[in-house]
Amino acid sequence: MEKPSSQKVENSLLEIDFKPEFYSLEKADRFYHLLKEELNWKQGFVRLFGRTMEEPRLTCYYGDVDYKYSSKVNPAQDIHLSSSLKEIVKELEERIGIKFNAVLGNYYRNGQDSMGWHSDDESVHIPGSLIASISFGESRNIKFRNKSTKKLIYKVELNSGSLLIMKGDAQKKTEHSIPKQSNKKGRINLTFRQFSG
Ligand SMILES: O=C(O)CCC(=O)C(=O)O
Repeated sequence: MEKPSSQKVENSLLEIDFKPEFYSLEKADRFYHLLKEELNWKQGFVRLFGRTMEEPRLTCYYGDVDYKYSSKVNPAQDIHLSSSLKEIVKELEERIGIKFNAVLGNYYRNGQDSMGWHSDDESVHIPGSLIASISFGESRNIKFRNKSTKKLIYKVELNSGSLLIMKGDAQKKTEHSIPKQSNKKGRINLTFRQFSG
């Protein structure tokens, strides 16, 4: 059966546009390899229950302003330093008609890498701005839950080349996570954001 060209979720908690074929598989695969080589991937650390632990993934940040989260500061770094990132942000801006000045990258080396429940609600985000998330490489599930009741409300498989746009009150009213999954190879996700500063 053919995949629908886009899926929309719009309710009192969550507003999402999902385009599974934003990039062809061939193009997404080419970008996966380039991004893995070109971006400045780093091992981050988190404090959990009084212990410092490695984050279960590698990350990188490029943007006009410093980005602070979980008591860490990611210094400003030009998005155009990487030619593939430059090409992706240019095409994304042209196709959806929105400008971005920051991108956070996550590299999940295998299915044991993950991201816990969180909202992208730091004050550096321009109020009401949307977040555009593009995935490359192995497919992984993203889950959304109600921030107050913790009830699961939506789950979708983020395939290579897909674009997920989170908007409206999504970050105020919901949390999302990338759970561990067995037998998975590498995946890169880029979330394009509009930061003030
Ligand atoms: O890997 C993903 O698809 C999600 C990334 C994410 O939640 C984030 O960067 O805040």
